[in-house]
Amino acid sequence: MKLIVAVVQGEDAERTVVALTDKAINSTRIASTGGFLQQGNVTLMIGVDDAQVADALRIIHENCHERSRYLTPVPPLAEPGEFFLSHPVEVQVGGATVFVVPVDSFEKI
Ligand code: 2BA
Repeated sequence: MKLIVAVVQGEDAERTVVALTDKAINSTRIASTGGFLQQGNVTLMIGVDDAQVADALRIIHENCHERSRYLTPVPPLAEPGEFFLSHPVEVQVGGATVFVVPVDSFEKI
């Protein structure tokens, strides 16, 4: 068995979960925040048999898309008379950041 941990964008989360559920793949959706952009994203926890890993990764791939986000740099402390124009910086995010982790034991108690 494997645990797939997938960090996806909020816009992609619902249809990814629906597509997984359609294939009888269970998932848990957790609200999360990216360390770099400090913006909300969604972490999906997906426990699957080894035989389902490829299906789950394909579904994530089909439903999670790359998008541009903008990061506005924080201005440095200015000396009197100085000014700083901060321009948003474009960052490409996604489709998804995926970890596939072996599961030692799985129990429902
Ligand atoms: P964030 O940390 O908010 O990162 C958003 C996007 O910013 C990243 O997209 C990447 O394109 C860019 N980025 C991140 N760190 C950067 C840096 N030091 N310099 C320049 N650009 C940087 P993705 O790579 O698609 O990552 C999307 C989200 O996936 C991340 O949001 C984070 O929540 C998660 N993630 C990515 N790599 C991870 C890792 N190694 N471990 C845990 N979570 C990770």
